[in-house]
Amino acid sequence: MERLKSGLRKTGSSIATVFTGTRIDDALYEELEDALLMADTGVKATQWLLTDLKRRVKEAKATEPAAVKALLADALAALLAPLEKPLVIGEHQPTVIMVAGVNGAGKTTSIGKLTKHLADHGQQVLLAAADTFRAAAREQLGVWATRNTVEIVSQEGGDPAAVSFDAVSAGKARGKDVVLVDTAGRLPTQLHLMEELKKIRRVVTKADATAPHEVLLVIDGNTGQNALAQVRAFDDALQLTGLIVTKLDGTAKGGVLAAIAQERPVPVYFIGVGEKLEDLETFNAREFAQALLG
Ligand SMILES: Nc1nc2c(ncn2[C@@H]2O[C@H](COP(=O)(O)OP(=O)(O)OP(=O)(O)O)[C@@H](O)[C@H]2O)c(=O)[nH]1
Ligand SMILES: [Mg+2]
Repeated sequence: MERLKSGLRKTGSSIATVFTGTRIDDALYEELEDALLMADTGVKATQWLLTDLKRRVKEAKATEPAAVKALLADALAALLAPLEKPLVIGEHQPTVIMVAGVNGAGKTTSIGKLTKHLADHGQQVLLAAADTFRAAAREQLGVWATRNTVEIVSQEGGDPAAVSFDAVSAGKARGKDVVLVDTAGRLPTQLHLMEELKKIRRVVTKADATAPHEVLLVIDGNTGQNALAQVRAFDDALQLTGLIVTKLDGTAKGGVLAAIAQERPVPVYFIGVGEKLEDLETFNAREFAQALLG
């Protein structure tokens, strides 16, 4: 919570200054509109929030800007609420989780952190190095496997779909609770690479007819409005079940989650707030709203 707060501090202070005046007038709402747009909230979600806020202000008969700020926190928390949903493990053995995203979003790091989170909850995890694109990528996942003392299925120069198939089969045979599949970074515009992801998904289903049980998109919190485009494109290609939003400890503005909630509400299972094993938090709409407003 502290790391999230300090990460979003800049956004928080620029939104907070909107409410330092003494009157609730058009100027206040205009400043707020600017501040929300600057925070990556996007036009649609910003308009939605302003309309909802004005209704709340009227209903509460608020007279002080400070009261408007509190009502904005309520409006934002309500908008973000549908994104708050826990990742459920245990309905399948193993639960197969495929992880995708653009280059450098934080997929491999998030898998490392998620492995610890799951192990802390008593789950046996198996990692699948389906980022076969670079040798370094396999090694990087191997480091996280060692740190967490979990097994990894990896194959030099292998086909990503074949590695995924092997990992799911191994997960079943070895009685694992969770199989986490790491994939290579790619842009949604690289159509052949998006096809490769779809193939991984299909082949995983061949190894286990009910899998994948979760398809997660990792997005870098610093990506701004492009994050929404990524959610749309990967969701269209893969039918996402959840998101992990990383790097919220840095210079991310955070408002893009409001845009995602408004336009493509895929649940945010976790947020990344640092590079270490323990820097993964579950998403709480109310806390996030409060951190965003400073
Ligand atoms: N500050 C911070 N850095 C992060 C976070 N998550 C990931 N990173 C850093 O982001 C960089 C990229 O992370 P990776 O996990 O390698 O990203 P990736 O999506 O697997 O990258 P590719 O496999 O190359 O597409 C690394 O330097 C990570 O340490 C986070 O929550 N906070
Ligand atoms: Mg990676």
